[in-house]
Amino acid sequence: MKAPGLNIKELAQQVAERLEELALVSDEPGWLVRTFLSPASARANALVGGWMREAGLTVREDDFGNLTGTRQGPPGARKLVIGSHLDTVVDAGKFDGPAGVLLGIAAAAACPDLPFTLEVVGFSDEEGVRFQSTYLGSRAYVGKISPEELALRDAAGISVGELTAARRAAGFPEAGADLENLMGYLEIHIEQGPVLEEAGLALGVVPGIAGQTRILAGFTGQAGHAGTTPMPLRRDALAAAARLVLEAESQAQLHPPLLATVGKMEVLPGAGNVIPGQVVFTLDVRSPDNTAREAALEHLEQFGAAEAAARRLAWHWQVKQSNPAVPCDAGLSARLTEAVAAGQPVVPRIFSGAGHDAAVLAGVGPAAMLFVRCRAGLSHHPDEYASPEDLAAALEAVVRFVLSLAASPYV
Ligand code: HGY
Ligand code: MN
Ligand code: MN
Repeated sequence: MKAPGLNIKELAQQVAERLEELALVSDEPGWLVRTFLSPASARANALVGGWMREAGLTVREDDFGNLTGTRQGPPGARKLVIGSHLDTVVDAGKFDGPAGVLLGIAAAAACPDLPFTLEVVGFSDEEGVRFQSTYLGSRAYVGKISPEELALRDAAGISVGELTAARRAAGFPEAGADLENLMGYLEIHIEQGPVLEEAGLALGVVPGIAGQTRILAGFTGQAGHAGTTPMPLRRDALAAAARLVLEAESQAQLHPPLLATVGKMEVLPGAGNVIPGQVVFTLDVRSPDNTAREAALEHLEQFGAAEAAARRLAWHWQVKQSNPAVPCDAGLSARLTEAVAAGQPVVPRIFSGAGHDAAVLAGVGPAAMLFVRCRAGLSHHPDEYASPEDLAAALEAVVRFVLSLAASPYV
């Protein structure tokens, strides 16, 4: 079956323009940030929901803020879900997440007559900025939210459970997709790395997604006068944290492809002439190898405890979320590879160090991921960029993939 005479190039150009428009929807002036159930996320859902309607999709927003656009197939039909996330990191780029959602909408517009149900999803919380626990949106979508996740509280002390209960009271339907006839899930995402650009190629297919653990850690010592407290008598929380940061870095350097990052640190009381009495920081540890990741975490927890004992500090270590490495579905990925290869004979397989909602959907059905080249591999940065030509190449491959499933369903 050939796609109806819709101009892929024009649809991709429309995606590029819409990404620019969506990037203006932010919780803070001066940079792009949209967090879980924030006012900007509500405005983004309204804007993207309108584009879903223009593509002929029925739009729904649930109590977790997930936005779905659905074209129902015949009764009992299989379901293909194409999705990614609409939330962002702080000072984000325009493409991480939204590119996959808007390309999904464009694919729906390009394939109006399918023998199966097509659902495009904008997940509400892949980045985990507000509650430091990622995938809240997609985990609610697949019906796997835990009591611990509902109990998570943000900086203002509001819990996930309170927020979503208030939304249900306001009339938003409970999250939970009908996945009984799920044929598969496709996520289109910028690579967020340099491999495709190095290879001079637009698209790659993802065999798997790295495991990741996010820790909230800290040391508590004693604040004091910087000018009158002798060094041996100090209980300096920041000096201990500095040792931990460098130990995390050396663990990753010693055991590649392990990755370890301390991305956020709060130093209290935070005055230049006061010895830091308390430090709280995040630790993000990832690897395709679950054993290596767990061994590094065990080592770093013990290292922190020893550092705390040596400096007469208290040591805090809280696992905020932990997800094992996840393989993508080989069969569905092979179908996707065929679709890409029709336009790009060499199709790189690129393991994802970044987390994606596909890691959650892979737990309930076949999941495949398409990577799109991004300039200098840069992401989680305002200069993040994918060209309209590469967006068009992605859309063309996805339309071929969708039509191949229409011609012969994936079982
Ligand atoms: O951090 C990640 O891997 C993703 O961008 N949430
Ligand atoms: Mn991201
Ligand atoms: Mn992402």
